[in-house]
Order: sequence, then structure tokens, then C-alpha cells
Amino acid sequence: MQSSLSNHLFNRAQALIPGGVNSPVRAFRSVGGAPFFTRRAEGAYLYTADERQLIDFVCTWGPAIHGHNDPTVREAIATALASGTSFGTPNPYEVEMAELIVSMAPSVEKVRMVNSGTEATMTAIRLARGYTGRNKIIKFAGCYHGHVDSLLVQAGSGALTLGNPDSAGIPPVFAAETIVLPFNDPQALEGAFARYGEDLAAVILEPFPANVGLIFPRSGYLEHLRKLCTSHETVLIFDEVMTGFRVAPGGVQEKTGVLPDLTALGKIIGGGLPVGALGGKAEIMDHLAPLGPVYQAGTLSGNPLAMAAGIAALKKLKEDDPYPRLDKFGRQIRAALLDGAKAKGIPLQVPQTGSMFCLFFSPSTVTNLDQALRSETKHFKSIFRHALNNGVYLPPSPFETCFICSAHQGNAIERACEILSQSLEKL
Ligand code: KE4
Repeated sequence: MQSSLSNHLFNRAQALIPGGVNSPVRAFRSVGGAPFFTRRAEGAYLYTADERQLIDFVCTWGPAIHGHNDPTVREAIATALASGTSFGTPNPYEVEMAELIVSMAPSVEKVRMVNSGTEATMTAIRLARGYTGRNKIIKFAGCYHGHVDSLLVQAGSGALTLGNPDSAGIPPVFAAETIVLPFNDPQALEGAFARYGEDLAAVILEPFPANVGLIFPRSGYLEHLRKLCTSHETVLIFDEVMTGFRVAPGGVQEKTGVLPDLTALGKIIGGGLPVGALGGKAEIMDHLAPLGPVYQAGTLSGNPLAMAAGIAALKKLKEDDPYPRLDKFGRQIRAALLDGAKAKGIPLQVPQTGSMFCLFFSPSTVTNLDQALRSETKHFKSIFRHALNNGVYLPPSPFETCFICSAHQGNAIERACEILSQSLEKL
């Protein structure tokens, strides 16, 4: 039952903010009901406006890998805050952040800080076009790269959730240079390169698509894509805004050994504050202003508070190495879900890698957008609602990915497994 205080806040919000939210997926449109409002967050928990405690598997959509309000990150922000909030000049934190990212992301030789994942992918596309002198780009159906005009074509995440993967307001001429391919289809790749190869500036993808639910590349697919980009001198862009520093210290490119030319980053590197970054080969990155002809800028890029928070978060990843523990939690939840679905006789897939997992109510492995769309979403809505009513918060869309954080230790995982098993039983 939605609290009166959240309803009151939501009514006020809807009067002044489109849909009552500052990002569409938060509106609960695909799961029904009104969103709860969060007053504070601590560790693995959200505390709503009416002080309900929820075990959180959204983790503010990825940044909170150490858990909410982590003391180390909080202290780093407080220390930076004592010296001011923004200088508009280079500051020492930016240098330390660049050194950390370059030391952790295998393909990154140089990096430019921005203020969101959207800015990172938008800049990556412009840089690839400026570097190659070409215009066409390839993206994949279901991949979401932020709200960039030329990439809001058959996009995932909130666009897919709301049923408008092709946003209004984008002139056809903007999307005309964007070629959309099905993910995990080598023949489609070969065909597109055969037809457009010399005109292709870039291929951009989430190497583990996680905005359509969570999908893994078939064996050899990323390697095949890497070879095609190399042979056609097309820039390969990994959008690791979500997977960067999450699936491994060096993201998917460390896990698979497939090295892109450019990488879009975000989320974890801001420790919960607004951030994005574009990194890659120095030869390409040096085409960015003020060195090169590709313009990009930002008032708050490299903001000292966001840098201090992100540095603390990245250093903590290097010192604590939470990855084995996060994968153990992920396997625990996956096993509980599969056992519950089996007992109920309901087909369920739970793709999981480390601290990322999702639920596809499908009889077979989901390898692309079409298969994800064919999964049974009404079951997801029932699970979501039952879990929320019993203190477990999953992402409010079947086309998102669940996140686990280091603070999910102790009984939070056991409790969540218990509630999710009950939710399946109720189907
Ligand atoms: P932001 O502009 O929201 O910081 O990042 C855009 C972005 C780019 N690339 C990937 C792979 C992403 O997942 C995102 C944003 N992720 C969504 C969640 N699926 C953010 C949540 C929201 O839109 O409110």
C-alpha cells in the first residue's frame, strides 16, 4: 500500500515536473502504481518517505557498488567540500582520476571527464566522426546509450520501458546516419560492413547489453566485431557506463580481452555524484579540443566533489576487491530464483555476471531484443509488486538490470532470496 506521504509528494511533483520525475524510468509506468520517494539511503537499504526499509537492487542504477552513503566516499566528499564546490580551472583531483581510470581500463590511454553517460557517448560519436571523416554509425537494437539524438533509435532502458524506443523530436535526418542491427547476429554485422564499410565512422555497443534486461554476447561475437572494425578502420566504441568497474576492475574489456578504441564511462566513477568520462587511444582522443578539431566542453566537467567521490570509490575497489563476493551474492540470488521458478513450473532465465542479474520469464536464453520482448513481462510485474510490498526493491522495469552492492552482505541477501522465492510462489 503506497504511503500517503509519498502520494502527497508525488502529487506535488506531478504538478511541476513532467510525470513527477526527473528521469522517466523512475515513474513506475511499466509496473503500475505510484513511485515511492526516498528520504535517505544507507548500505544496501533505501528508507522511503514513510520510513519503510527496502533492500535495494537498483543501487541508484549502478553507482552505489559499495552501498549507499559509503563512509569512505562520504568522507572524501566532505574533505573536498571544505575547499569549495567548483573552481572552473584544472584541479588536482582531475589528474588523480585520469591516472586511476587509465590504470584500470585496459584500452584507455587518455580520458576526458564529462557530467553524464549521455555526454560520454555523445562525445564518443562526434569524436569518431571527426577522427574518421565519416558519418555513418552502427548501434544495436535494445542497447541504450543515454538520450543522444542519433542513438535514441530502437533504444533500451526507459525508452523501451515506455514503448517509444524511437523518441519523438528527432528529425529523420539525425537518425538517417544510424544503422541499427540485431545484437548477436554475425551475418548482420558482415552484411552491414560489406555495404557501408568505408562510410562507417563507428560501431557503438554495450558489450554486455544491460538495458534490455541483461544479455551476453555469443562466443566470438565481440572478437568478430573487433576484427571487422580494425579491417575497415571503423572506431569501436564500448559503452561501459554500466559495466565499467562493475563486472571487473577493467569492465568487459578486461573480462573478454577485446579492446575497443574508445570507451564511455560513468556511474561508479562519480561515487553517486554527476559524472561521465570518455577514454581511449591517445591518437584518437587528441582530436578533442583544445588539441584537435572536435569540440567538447563542460562547465562542471572534472568537478572536484565528483572527482573526490569517484577517486574514493575506485580506490576502494582496488583495495577491497569485492568482485568475488559480489559474484557469490549474484549466484546465490540466481540459484534461489531458478529453484523457485522450477518448483512453480514457470520458465525463467536469470542471466548473471558478478553483481548484475535480471529475470527473463522465457523458456530459452535471451540473446537479443526480439527475444527479450517475447519474454512474459506480466510475471515480472507481479514479482516486482510482491517483492516491493515485502521490502525488496527491484528495478521498476523488465528491461533493466538488477545491481548488487558490497553492503548486501549479512542477511540482506538471504532475506531477499526468501522474499523473491515467495514472490515466485505467488505467481
Ligand atoms: P546517464 O546520461 O543517465 O548518466 O547515462 C546514460 C547511459 C549510457 N549508457 C548506458 C549503458 C547506460 O545504462 C546509461 C544510463 N542507464 C540508465 C539505467 N538503465 C539510467 C537510469 C535512468 O535513465 O534514469
